[in-house]
Amino acid sequence: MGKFSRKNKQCIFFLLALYITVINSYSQESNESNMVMITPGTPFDTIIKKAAHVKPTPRQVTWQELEFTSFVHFGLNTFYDREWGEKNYEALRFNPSALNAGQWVRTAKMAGAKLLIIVAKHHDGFCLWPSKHTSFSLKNSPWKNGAGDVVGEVAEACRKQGIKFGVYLSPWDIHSPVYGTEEYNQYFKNQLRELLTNYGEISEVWFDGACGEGPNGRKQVYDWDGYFTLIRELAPNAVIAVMGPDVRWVGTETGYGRETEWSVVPASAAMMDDIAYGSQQSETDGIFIPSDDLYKPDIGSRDKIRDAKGLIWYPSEVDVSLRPGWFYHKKEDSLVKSPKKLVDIYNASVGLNSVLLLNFSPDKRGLINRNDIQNVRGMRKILDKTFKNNLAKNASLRVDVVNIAYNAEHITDNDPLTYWTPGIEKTTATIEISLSKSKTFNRCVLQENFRNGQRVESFVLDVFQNGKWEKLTGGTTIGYKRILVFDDTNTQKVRLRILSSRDYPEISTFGLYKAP
Ligand code: FUL
Repeated sequence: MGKFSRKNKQCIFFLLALYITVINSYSQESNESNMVMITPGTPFDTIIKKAAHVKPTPRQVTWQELEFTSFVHFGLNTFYDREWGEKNYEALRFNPSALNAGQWVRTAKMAGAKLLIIVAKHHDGFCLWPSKHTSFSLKNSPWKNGAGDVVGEVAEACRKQGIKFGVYLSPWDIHSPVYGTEEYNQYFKNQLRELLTNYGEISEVWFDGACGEGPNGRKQVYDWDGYFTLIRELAPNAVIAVMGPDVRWVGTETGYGRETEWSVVPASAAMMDDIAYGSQQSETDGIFIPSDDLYKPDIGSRDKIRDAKGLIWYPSEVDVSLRPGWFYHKKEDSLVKSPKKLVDIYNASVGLNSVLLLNFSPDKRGLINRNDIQNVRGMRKILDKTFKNNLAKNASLRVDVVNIAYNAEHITDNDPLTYWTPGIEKTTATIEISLSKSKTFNRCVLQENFRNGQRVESFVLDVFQNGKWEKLTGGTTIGYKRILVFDDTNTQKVRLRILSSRDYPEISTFGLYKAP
């Protein structure tokens, strides 16, 4: 940071006061809501500015900061060796010999997951808790003579081991005789009420868009409003994911997010019918490859929001299974994703402005297989080693516009609540990072102060080598987090250039790391 004369200081304080007033007025405007309406005829610049100030709700902030979450798919499919289900499934088949929910939670936690979502009811309709509203549950299985409760055991293990807990309840229900009628909505809400009242704090409710009824099948008109109202009443801190207003399915099950990932998208992205249309509609052996309709390369850039009627904060979640399928199949024991692949997925989900949702598939014993544990442990080791030491810590920083209230040091202070910004009206910025000596690194981590919105549209990372600046890499969006992956690079000086931003950028983190 440079030194200032008294006159300069007065001037800066005046600008600062002005700046804070403006920032506060934005904050008040969008603290109320994570959306903004666009009236017809709004000039394009105004639309872009509005987009820059759409902010996440507190529950979306909490969820985003989890970064890494987990799923457990276990149920009758595990015993029938299938992925979806059949009408003629029998509860009698459910009989794990050594179920240990503590092991599931331990494994997920060891992998790095901060939340675990149990599939309480998959499409087959079988309930992993003793629901009062159907006989098709583990009440009528031989496991623990019908007195067991998988949801309860998992909830308790999560609490004991200190991670958050969520539930997946499949809207599509192959088994329910009332599916396709209004009565089903009541049945579904009764089940939701059981799950949201008997198992402590629920942090995520996951509704799947999949439906395999086919053209001649039953068609359910879901009471989404009724479901959401009930969830807000009983679990006010829970995000509602996929078929819901808080969290958007990235649109693929490969584990790889978008290079350009905007958390602010046209409000139409949350239309339930469209999400369902893009979701899986028939059983597959491995992962579901969606139509391009849903997995578009970009859904929030300038062109995509130009004609939007409204803009919403609707962040992306990347769900992926450790194995080809979601449920356990012995034949897939050798096909568990490798540590290297999992690290790649981590970089391409958490590192691309998304939350990772990694699935575990306990086997017929009710245990996660050794191979799966080994591979996630391998992944964890690599990630821990990589992100242990920020090589840019204590670097000296030089910015093109000095802002004493939000100074550059904030980007390396390891505090996500502080940030550097060049100040109002500035949509480009440069920051030079000089390390104490030449260092070798191959990852760069960037974060925007996403609490105030997502703004950066284009950036470049340069390195100073052989007496001149050279472009190393770059990208479009940053958002909550961007992890840049490149080959080993040795230098003492790097430079981040923000080439375009929807309004003044607010950068909270800059890190350089060396992956083994
Ligand atoms: C899909 C489902 O059909 C899969 O079985 C799995 O539950 C996955 C998470 O969502 O749409």
